[in-house]
Amino acid sequence: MSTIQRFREVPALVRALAAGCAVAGALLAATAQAAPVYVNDFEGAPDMSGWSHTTRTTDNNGETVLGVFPTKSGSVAGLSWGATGPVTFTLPGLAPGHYEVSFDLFLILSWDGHGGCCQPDFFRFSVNGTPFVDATFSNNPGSNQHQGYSPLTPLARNTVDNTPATGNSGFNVLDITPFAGSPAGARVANYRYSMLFDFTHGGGDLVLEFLGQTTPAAGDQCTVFWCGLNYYDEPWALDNLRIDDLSRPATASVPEPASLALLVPGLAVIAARRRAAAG
Ligand SMILES: [Ca+2]
Ligand SMILES: [Ca+2]
Ligand SMILES: [Ca+2]
Repeated sequence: MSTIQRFREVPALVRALAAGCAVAGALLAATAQAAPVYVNDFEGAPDMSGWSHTTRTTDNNGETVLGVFPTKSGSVAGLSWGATGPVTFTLPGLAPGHYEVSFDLFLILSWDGHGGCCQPDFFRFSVNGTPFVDATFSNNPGSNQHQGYSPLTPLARNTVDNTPATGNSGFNVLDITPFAGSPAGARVANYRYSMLFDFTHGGGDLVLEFLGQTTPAAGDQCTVFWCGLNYYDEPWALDNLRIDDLSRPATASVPEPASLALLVPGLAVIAARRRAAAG
């Protein structure tokens, strides 16, 4: 499938949104006029039709995410697991139009970006084969590591040296205890990234692909500390996937304002919006 894409960067709008000013309200109003075609926060008993993987995890606050997905295979103490590979979501027979996709990405534990130890650690996201995110991510601020990703360089791979965690929308938003009996307050470290992109779709199946690919340290598989709850090194998770049809106005059946509230974290970190024409 041939694709054409281009960037449309809106840094001024991003700053306004990050500051929570009135522009955010204006954009929210614009978004409210778009018709949602898919919303999944993975809570309760969600409809998982179209998903290649259905593993879900609930944190200490009752927040449920899709995942956690390991990025590499390993085994220790009789426990073994395989690298997850691509996680896909297929929305069949989607009409031609202009759409927006948003989701929260959680990168968990010791993602290493590039330039330092145990690298490169990549996350990739594509829409019908068109990459929207293809970059390294590092969870280690203060280290000698870099990350290719920023909201303005989502396709940098490992060619741009941003500081670790650039563009994140929250640290330890997921509240996960490492294992029963772990020290009080111990948490599985994680960064959230709230992604938002728009694209045009030529009609037919819409396929979203999410992929984490990381590099272990020499001899690294998993520590007993983390394997207690399968929190292998460098996994990832998703939440709040939403697809809106920007070519159609919302109808009275649109679930709001609760669903709009879910968008606020995503809107706060918009730095680049991309359009792609998928044939
Ligand atoms: Ca959720
Ligand atoms: Ca690591
Ligand atoms: Ca690594």
